[in-house]
Amino acid sequence: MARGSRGALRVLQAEVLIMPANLTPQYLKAEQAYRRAATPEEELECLQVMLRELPKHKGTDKLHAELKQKVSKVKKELQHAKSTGGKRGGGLRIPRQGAGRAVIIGGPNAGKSQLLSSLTRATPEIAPYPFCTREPIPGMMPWEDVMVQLIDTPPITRDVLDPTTQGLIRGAELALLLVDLDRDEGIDEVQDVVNHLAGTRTRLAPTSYVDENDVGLVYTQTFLVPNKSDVAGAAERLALLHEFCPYEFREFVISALHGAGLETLREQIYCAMDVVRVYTKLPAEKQPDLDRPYTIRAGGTLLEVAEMIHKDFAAKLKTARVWGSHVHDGTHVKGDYVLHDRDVIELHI
Ligand SMILES: Nc1nc2c(ncn2[C@@H]2O[C@H](COP(=O)(O)OP(=O)(O)O)[C@@H](O)[C@H]2O)c(=O)[nH]1
Ligand SMILES: [Mg+2]
Repeated sequence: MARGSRGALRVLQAEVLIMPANLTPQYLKAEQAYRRAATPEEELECLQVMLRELPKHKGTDKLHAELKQKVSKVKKELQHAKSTGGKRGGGLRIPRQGAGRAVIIGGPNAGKSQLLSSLTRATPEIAPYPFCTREPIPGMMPWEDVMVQLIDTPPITRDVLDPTTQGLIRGAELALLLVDLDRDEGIDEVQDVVNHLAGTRTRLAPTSYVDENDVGLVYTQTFLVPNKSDVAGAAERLALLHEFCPYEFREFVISALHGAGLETLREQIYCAMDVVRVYTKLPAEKQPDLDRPYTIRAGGTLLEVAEMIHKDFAAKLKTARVWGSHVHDGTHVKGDYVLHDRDVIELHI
């Protein structure tokens, strides 16, 4: 199997399948989780739920077969990993880390690697020639007391889009679409990126969503990031960009090299992860552990955090107390309590 198609977020190849909206919420949830799976074990778990939940009729035959194939592939892979001492057979998998993932994409030389380098401690090669970056490179971007994972990728052009990059866009909370304001071609090149993806099952959009009537079609929230605002002619090219590409993406104009606009972008990247931070406190201690917050999707419950702390915690949870902006200090709550940013929780099992 080609290396590029084995990323963390392998794409379900339901390319020609159009399905009516009769997928169960469990199926859709498992499909989402499958795309974000960090390990083959997680993948297998998700695929098995999808198989179980897939309605069986003529229209789903193909997908059914595909899912079965994927299950047997992952199983083989797990077996192989066991026999070779844990090494996954070929291919690159970037584990998910931090509060969420934003993938940096764009045409050649737009400054993708420079942006990764400016926002994280990663040290990608930065060079004034195209296709310098050939593999995705992760880095962690700090924001207040949390981290967001950024991933630099090889360029996307009219002719080139590698499957790993596509898979990364699919499973990311956010895509940062860079525009090169240093060259007139920058405008054509960003259109090439958007158009190339529009011809696939992974598309860019102002907000993330999946098309429930068309299994496998995924839209990833995108920020338009015109870069190199420091160069001569940048303002004119930006005006042309707006004229010729009236995208609905939110826009952040930056100079990745000199830092203009970067702090606003950093904050908005974090906000786009749509998470809340939760701190834990041991019953015997006065102070919560403020060093390492857990992050959970906004709207998430106390039970979900309990699960993150330990698989058994959720089942064993008797009661919990919360300190935070929406409750009186130390309020007793149950597992279904919806958490708010900066809540401190104390779990009793
Ligand atoms: N003037 C200026 N040059 C930049 C900026 N960002 C990147 N560059 C330059 O653009 C070239 C390509 O950058 P790189 O990050 O390797 O682009 P990539 O191919 O998209 O990863 C390099 O020579 C960078 O120094 C910027 O904000 N301003
Ligand atoms: Mg690069």
